[in-house]
Amino acid sequence: MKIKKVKAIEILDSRGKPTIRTFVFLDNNVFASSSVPSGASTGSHEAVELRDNDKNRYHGAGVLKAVDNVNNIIAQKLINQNLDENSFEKIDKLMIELDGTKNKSQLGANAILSVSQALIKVFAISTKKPLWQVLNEVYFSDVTPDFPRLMVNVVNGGKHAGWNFDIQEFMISPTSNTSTQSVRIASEIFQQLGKNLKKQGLSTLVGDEGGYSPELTSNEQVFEEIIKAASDLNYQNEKDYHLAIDAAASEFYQDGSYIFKKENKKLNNDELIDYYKALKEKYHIFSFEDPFAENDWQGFQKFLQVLSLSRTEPTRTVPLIVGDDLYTTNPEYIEKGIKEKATNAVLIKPNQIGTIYETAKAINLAQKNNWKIIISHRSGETEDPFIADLAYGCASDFIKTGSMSRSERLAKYNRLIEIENHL
Ligand code: 2PG
Ligand code: MG
Repeated sequence: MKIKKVKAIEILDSRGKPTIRTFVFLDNNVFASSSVPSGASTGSHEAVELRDNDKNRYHGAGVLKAVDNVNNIIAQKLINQNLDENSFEKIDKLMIELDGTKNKSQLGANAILSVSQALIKVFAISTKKPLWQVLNEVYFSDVTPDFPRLMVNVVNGGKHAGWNFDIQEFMISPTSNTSTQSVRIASEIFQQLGKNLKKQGLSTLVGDEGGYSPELTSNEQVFEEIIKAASDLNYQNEKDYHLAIDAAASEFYQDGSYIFKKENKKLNNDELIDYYKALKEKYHIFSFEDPFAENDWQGFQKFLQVLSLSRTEPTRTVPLIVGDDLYTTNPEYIEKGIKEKATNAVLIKPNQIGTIYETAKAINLAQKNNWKIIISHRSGETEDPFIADLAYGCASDFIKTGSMSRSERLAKYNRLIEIENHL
């Protein structure tokens, strides 16, 4: 089969901001499209999301340059190329070369990734295989596809919800490995939390990732409410679900201190470690994502050391310390993190690096070093469920894709349910 046509268009993401969708057509008349998401709390080392900066369109956020780069520059190189299992790495490398910069600022990571994803999708349709299977065969043949556990962001804070809380994400992770069961537990707790908040006269409006963001007075109170909602339904912390956070600490780091505005606290590194430790002991937090700012490697290292030492019972494992902004899905930074023992887990977001080939490289590297993998959405999403197939195909340990509301989040959970039902 040969590539006949590549066509990108400007569409809107879940925040109503422009993003890119690319269609790839083959000479056998099969076609597929894929679109890319967009972050708000971005790491400074992320590959460049090319925007037009034309103030007359979409407040400068248009992506017509990226669309143009696909339609004119990338398409020219791809038309009439053969497409088989060996093409994906080759074409991704070709696009990296064509871009010629370290951070994909020439063509745009958004442009390149939309093509990278659409190519695998169209090949999957054409060969009548599910997307996860093609991803597994091409990039993850060392592992057997398997279902990720869910990390469900039921309360939104930070940049995703007008800074109602300093911590960006309060998540529950059902312990079940079955997606249908996990979705049910997470949804029931989410609904119960809504009922409980309403009863107290608190808002149940949702933030960017579909979690509530009520006027509670502290981070601790959020955990109390979540645990209460779960126990109202007889779900038990650590047995039926775990609690997790994404602090997104780069966002509240200022001149060497961590500022919790809501709680009127200014903490140094050691004080922040103590704060997290106290949360962990009281609420049994089992995963801390970006607990320190992206350049505070020492903070991460020290935290991991402290948590490893304070493991008391043999059954209680060391919590996950997850690098997101710290690594930006970049194998070079992940390598550094492994060497320096900065974390024991990594968040994987394809648009932080810009191709599926490099995303797979990051995943393989982390898996080889026994790190836990969390495949993740962005706060600005589309209805494309690509990451659900990626998570299953690479047998990632977790998937983080928002709350149990908003269709751009549920598209991924629903896709996992489809996969579970062999559809
Ligand atoms: C994060 C993500 C997704 P954003 O920080 O992990 O939840 O947020 O896409 O805004 O970077
Ligand atoms: Mg994060």
